[in-house]
Amino acid sequence: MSSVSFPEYEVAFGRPDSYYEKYERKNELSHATHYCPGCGHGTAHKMLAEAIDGLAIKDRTVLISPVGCSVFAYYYFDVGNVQAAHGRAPAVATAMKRSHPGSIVISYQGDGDLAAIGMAEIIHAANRGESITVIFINNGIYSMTGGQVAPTTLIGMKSMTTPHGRSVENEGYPLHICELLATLEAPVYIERVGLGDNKQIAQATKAVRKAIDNQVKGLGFSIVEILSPCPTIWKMNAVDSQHWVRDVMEKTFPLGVFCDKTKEAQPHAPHPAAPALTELPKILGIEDEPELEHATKPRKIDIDLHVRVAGFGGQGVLLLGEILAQAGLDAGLHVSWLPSYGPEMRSGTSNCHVRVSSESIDSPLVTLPDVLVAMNEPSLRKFDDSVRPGGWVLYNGDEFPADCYRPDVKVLALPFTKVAHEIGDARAANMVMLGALLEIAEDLPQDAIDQALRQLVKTPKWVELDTRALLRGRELFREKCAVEV
Ligand SMILES: Cc1ncc(C[n+]2csc(CCOP(=O)(O)OP(=O)(O)O)c2C)c(N)n1
Ligand code: SF4
Repeated sequence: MSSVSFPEYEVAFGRPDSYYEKYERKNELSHATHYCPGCGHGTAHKMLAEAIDGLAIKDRTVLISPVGCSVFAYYYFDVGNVQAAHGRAPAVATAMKRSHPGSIVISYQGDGDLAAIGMAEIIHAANRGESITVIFINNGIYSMTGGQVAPTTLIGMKSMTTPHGRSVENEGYPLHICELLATLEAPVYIERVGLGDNKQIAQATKAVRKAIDNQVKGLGFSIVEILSPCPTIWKMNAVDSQHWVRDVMEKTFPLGVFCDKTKEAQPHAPHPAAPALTELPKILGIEDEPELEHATKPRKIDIDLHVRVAGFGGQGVLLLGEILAQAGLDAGLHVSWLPSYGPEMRSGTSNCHVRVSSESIDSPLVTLPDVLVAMNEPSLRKFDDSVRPGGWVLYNGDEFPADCYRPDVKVLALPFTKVAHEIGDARAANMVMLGALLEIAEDLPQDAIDQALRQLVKTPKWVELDTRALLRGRELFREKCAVEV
């Protein structure tokens, strides 16, 4: 702890070394966290930082921050940081600890995160006896999202989703995580503490340190539940909310130690190290590349294609992308296909990102497409700006909207739906557009496309129609764009 003291006033303050000196998130908050005054997260952070300092483990600590009000914990702790998806912190912590057994891994989670969406993760991590430390902040509510009921909300407590108070009939009883986990054999240490007054805070400080020290000693799974004030969502001032922890919350969630095998537990042997990636094919029995049905595999293809396909749900946007990706896969290339669609089952918008490459793919996101396949005008308007200079837009429409024109991008605008209708079914417009796209991605072998089509479309009638549609798309591209290519 670096500190400054004023002996004449007998006041000292300081910053644990495991906090950053300056927080980078916002200039105006470079020396303050984003937590509300009186928030228990701030107090819990401080005891965590002091424990890390005290145990001299800053350089090997990895903090897994959750989704919830503490989502920005990584801006404050000068340790290794990973931000996990909602509820998944124990799974991430497990992977981290197993792959880096020498690290000290701390999963920091709220009650929504741990006891609702992440309930399975915490139970299984505890049951496996993972050598991790879990700091569980129970403020009885989903705070970050404005105060919905949590599994730990007290009976009668009002929330946005229980405006008349939590009732046993509707929401069941508050979940007692420590008591539940204490039924398992594997955990080494389980304690519930509170931030209700200074005495409680002193005990909480000890518990947090002990839970981390257990991991330093290699003893196994430890969890500390901290009853923690949330003045903002509870609609109380900082002092009242602290008292509420002690006078009200504690009645439902009694403080105490629910399991402590610290003295008798033996240090765990670390989990066997994960095999090197290069060994995986042998372990999985897939050393030899499977024989591909088509003949073109041996040809070395040099390609790095980024495609965005967009349109209404029902236009075959995702299938177009899937066929492209499957064909790439069948041709022995690296591929990714990332669909994105709205919640509507019909008539919503949908789009997908497709990458086909001779090299490994770093990210499946296509932010600067080489080719945008826009199956309707809203999609064109949405993604036109993103096309890489020198790239292509294939647009399904009679006329390309003048205000979407970009001098640095090539365009083929045709009424692809009408074309598809003329050859047998308007629904094959996606395949006519795919045909045009394949003329741009000329390195993709036609037999890989044919194979992908058979594999994904299946119905012979549609395979036949789609094959004609693809061919028509290729012809149209050659007719209209021969000069530009
Ligand atoms: C998969 C997923 N579902 C839902 C959300 C919305 N969400 C964000 S924070 C949160 C609840 C957080 O509550 P809690 O874990 O109690 O933390 P607190 O904010 O109280 O500290 C939810 C439901 C999300 N971000 N991700
Ligand atoms: S809303 Fe509650 S939990 Fe979130 S920062 Fe404010 S006081 Fe803390």
